[in-house]
Amino acid sequence: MPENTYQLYEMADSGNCYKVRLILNQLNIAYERRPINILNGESRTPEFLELNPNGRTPLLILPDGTPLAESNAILFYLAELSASDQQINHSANLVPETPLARAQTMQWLFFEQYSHEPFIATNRFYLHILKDPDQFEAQIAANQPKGCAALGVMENHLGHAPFFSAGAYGIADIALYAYTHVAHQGGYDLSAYPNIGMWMESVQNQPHHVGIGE
Ligand SMILES: N[C@@H](CCC(=O)N[C@@H](CS)C(=O)NCC(=O)O)C(=O)O
Repeated sequence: MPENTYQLYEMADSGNCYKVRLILNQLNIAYERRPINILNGESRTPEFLELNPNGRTPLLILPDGTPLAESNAILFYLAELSASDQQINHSANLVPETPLARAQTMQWLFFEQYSHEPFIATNRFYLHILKDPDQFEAQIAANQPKGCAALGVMENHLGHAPFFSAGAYGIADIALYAYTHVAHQGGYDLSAYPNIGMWMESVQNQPHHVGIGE
């Protein structure tokens, strides 16, 4: 692997990191994986904090050495790049073109970070990664209705639209799929959300889809 390639600092089981692997694969961009174990402090070492002062993964190092953090910002950057860089699979077209459609895509990216991920990903972290339901019982119970509310908003939207990125598959779908498809690992019963079930199948059927464990 040449040195001037993309490097992804990541924890494999993290949905935020999976978002980046999924888009890199769909755009056919080569990259090198740099595993970070957040459970033993590797995201808070002085070396890592120099790259991302916020101490979190995913962190993508661009071929020119620029570090880029925040999963949804990385999705946006790569999708934008794919529209202009001939070497990248630009047929994927993962961000829409009109100002309103782009803003609607951003609307779902912000929704994912403020109303979805803090409740669904966090409960999954307690139950599936830390495997400690007892210690986090109160937080899990407090998060549960808020996570269900977010799933309800998605279910309603999917009653009249096939995707979240302004009518076509794109980065808002990648962002929301990452933690929705593993929500059961956080104690959420997805059988109550049939539209979400059908949407997840459509996401899985997109070209060059990869699973979280691949
Ligand atoms: N808003 C951030 C959240 C990133 C995040 O919370 N990353 C977790 C893994 S899912 C992490 O690396 N935590 C390590 C730490 O807090 O030290 C994003 O979307 O990238």
